[in-house]
Amino acid sequence: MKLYFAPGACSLSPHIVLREAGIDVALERVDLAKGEIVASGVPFKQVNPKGYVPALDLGNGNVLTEGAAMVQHLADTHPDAGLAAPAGTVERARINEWLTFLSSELHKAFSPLFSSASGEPAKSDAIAKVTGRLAFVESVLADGRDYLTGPRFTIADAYLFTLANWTGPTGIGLEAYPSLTAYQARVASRPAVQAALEAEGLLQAA
Ligand SMILES: N[C@@H](CCC(=O)N[C@@H](CS)C(=O)NCC(=O)O)C(=O)O
Repeated sequence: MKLYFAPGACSLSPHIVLREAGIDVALERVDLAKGEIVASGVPFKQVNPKGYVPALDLGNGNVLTEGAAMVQHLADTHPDAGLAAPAGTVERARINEWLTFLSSELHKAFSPLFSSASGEPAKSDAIAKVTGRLAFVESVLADGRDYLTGPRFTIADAYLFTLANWTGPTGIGLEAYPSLTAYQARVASRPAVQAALEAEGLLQAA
């Protein structure tokens, strides 16, 4: 498989899942500003017409886009890795509930904070949304669970970890969220997560 990524972007989530599942993956870095694959200079829209990472070439003629779809496919095709409950169970519905919340409510709430086109009040609105949603996550983790849905790491954790890392570059910080701070350290200590961070050149910054 080949993962098209940008360092520290939302593509880190499927990158972590690939490594957690022990899947061999080739990494292809994308320059989002130029819209090009770094190594070849090929326009990235030739791979993903939507123009954004992640894109995952499954190596069988299919290229998947949309991180939430990708991580579910990886978990479902590698059940021994135990990264998601089986489809049709309430436990799986909870994981899907988290993936949807993370994608539509948290991930996209961060977006104006990374755009040079955003001025005020868009940035303060975005900060209010992000901090409100992080407060919700904090309230869930505060019951002492190790991971989002309980004692086991799942695909939803790869996504939350990726998004919560963005509190650094946006200046939001994690100080107000002690359970989420401990959670980030717990996820970061996983060998697969360390390997993904190292491969993306993020270990010093993480
Ligand atoms: N709906 C997509 C969103 C992906 C996305 O927001 N990717 C960002 C990086 S985190 C990106 O590549 N942005 C550049 C662009 O939109 O041109 C998904 O969840 O996979």
